[in-house]
Amino acid sequence: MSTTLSKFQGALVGAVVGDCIGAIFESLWAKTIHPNKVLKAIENLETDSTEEDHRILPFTDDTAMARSVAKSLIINKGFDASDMAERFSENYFDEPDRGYGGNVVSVFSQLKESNYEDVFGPARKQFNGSGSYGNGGAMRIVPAALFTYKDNDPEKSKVLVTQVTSITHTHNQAILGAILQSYAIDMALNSSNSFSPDEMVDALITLMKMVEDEPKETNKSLKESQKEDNQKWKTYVEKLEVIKKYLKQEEQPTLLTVHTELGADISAFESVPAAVYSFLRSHKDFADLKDRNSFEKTIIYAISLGGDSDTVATMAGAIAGACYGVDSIPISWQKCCEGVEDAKQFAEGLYKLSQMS
Ligand code: 8NA
Ligand code: MG
Ligand code: MG
Ligand code: MG
Repeated sequence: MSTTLSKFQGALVGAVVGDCIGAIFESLWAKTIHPNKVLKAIENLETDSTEEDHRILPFTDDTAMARSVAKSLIINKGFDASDMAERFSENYFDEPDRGYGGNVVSVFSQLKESNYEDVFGPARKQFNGSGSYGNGGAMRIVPAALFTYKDNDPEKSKVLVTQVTSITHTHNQAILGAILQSYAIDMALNSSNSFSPDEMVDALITLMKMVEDEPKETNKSLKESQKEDNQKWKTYVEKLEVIKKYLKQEEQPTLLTVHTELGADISAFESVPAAVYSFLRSHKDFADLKDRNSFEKTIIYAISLGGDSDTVATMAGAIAGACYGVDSIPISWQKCCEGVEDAKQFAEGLYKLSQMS
């Protein structure tokens, strides 16, 4: 298999297993989860996978929406807003119990009512016109990152990510979070196993500085809204600076520190940086996880941060899978997560598109 195809499959399968395994812990809304507890659940899964009638962990909204993004991009060979909106909405009405966010479901209803003609209107109206700042845009963005990989152009990638996100999320915080997530995936696709976490965070800071400094058409700037909410960190760049500081430390911060400082909740601002850090952190030593590879460490660490664990783990898994390739994802995990085979097919479809001029 070509390295690029392995990385594409790694990204999509990594996202699926992060979602399915992370979802075991999502409902706890824990501040942090002891890594041994996460490890125990994973060991059970690994033992279970040897049984013929082993259990299958269902995917949640994160994967459901990523599947729609992948299918729509592949079938249309590009972005078709109405088609993608219809897939999001129809999927929700077919399977409403996948754990969707509390408010995004009203967007699906309005999209259906408008017969997918007013594609961006319903999202703009959310939360009295401020738009959702949830992580629902970032959690599903991996197929868009794969689609724009061949262009090697952050500007093009930003445009597609903004379009895909804006069907449901128009708050700058949600859009910028999805852009950061897609840039991280793109860098992982372009990196070898021996990448430098320090260099990667610097490169992300450079790219996000450019995007965050642009004047915004929609809503308020991130700085403004963060100021109003009295948030400690005002921009994604500031959070990336925190990550940079962590990576330079002799000893990495505690889970609680990371949960408190970077965040691990349903907002994009309080979850995408944690996913990026989980991936970068996987390069450092973990005293208790010596037998686990960097992909496995990323997932175990991301889930241990607690909070919105399926979504932090799906985003971290996408980045790690894009870096380390599909062979880094244990077969036993792949066997136990719903939608892995489909993810591989979507990766092939996106890979084929990337090979066309
Ligand atoms: P969303 O757009 O409905 O946003 C999620 C939540 O964030 C909303 O319900 C609000 O509480 C809050 N929120 C977002 N924007 C604003 C705003 N501008 N002002 C005030 N509050 C706001 O959903 P999403 O697609 O972003 O999904 C985010 C997360 O929710 C994902 O992790 C997803 O998995 C889901 N989730 C579902 C469950 C569940 O069990 N149903 C649990 C956790 C998370
Ligand atoms: Mg979910
Ligand atoms: Mg098109
Ligand atoms: Mg979630």
